[in-house]
Amino acid sequence: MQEKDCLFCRIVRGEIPSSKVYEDEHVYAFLDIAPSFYGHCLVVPKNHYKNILDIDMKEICAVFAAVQKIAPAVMKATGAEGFHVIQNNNEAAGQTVFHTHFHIVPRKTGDGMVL
Ligand code: DGP
Repeated sequence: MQEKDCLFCRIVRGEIPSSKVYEDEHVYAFLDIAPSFYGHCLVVPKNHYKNILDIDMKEICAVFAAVQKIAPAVMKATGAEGFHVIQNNNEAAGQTVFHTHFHIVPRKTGDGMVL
């Protein structure tokens, strides 16, 4: 189930434009609007869940399966040699969009970035 006014629900529905990198029955992935590194993307369940504690088990498996497909493709496309998977829950931990999501942040040796 989706929410009418949720930003990521609206992106999934195509009401707000995004740069799609992957889509399947349960999952939508797109480039982050404020990338920490070139190729930074977000992987979200199509249904609305506030955080990782709310998400249906079948759907979190689908999200993780998508992360396993997307991360190597992002590394290949960007020339990265590694990547972070980051997932924030609740405002105190830095969550700003309350539709659960996983960040895939590609990294290169010596890129100097500190997350
Ligand atoms: P978090 O802080 O973990 O809740 O991450 C939210 C991310 O969502 C943040 O890295 C920026 C990204 N973001 C926010 N608004 C938009 C948007 O309208 N489009 C896209 N593509 N990303 C967005």
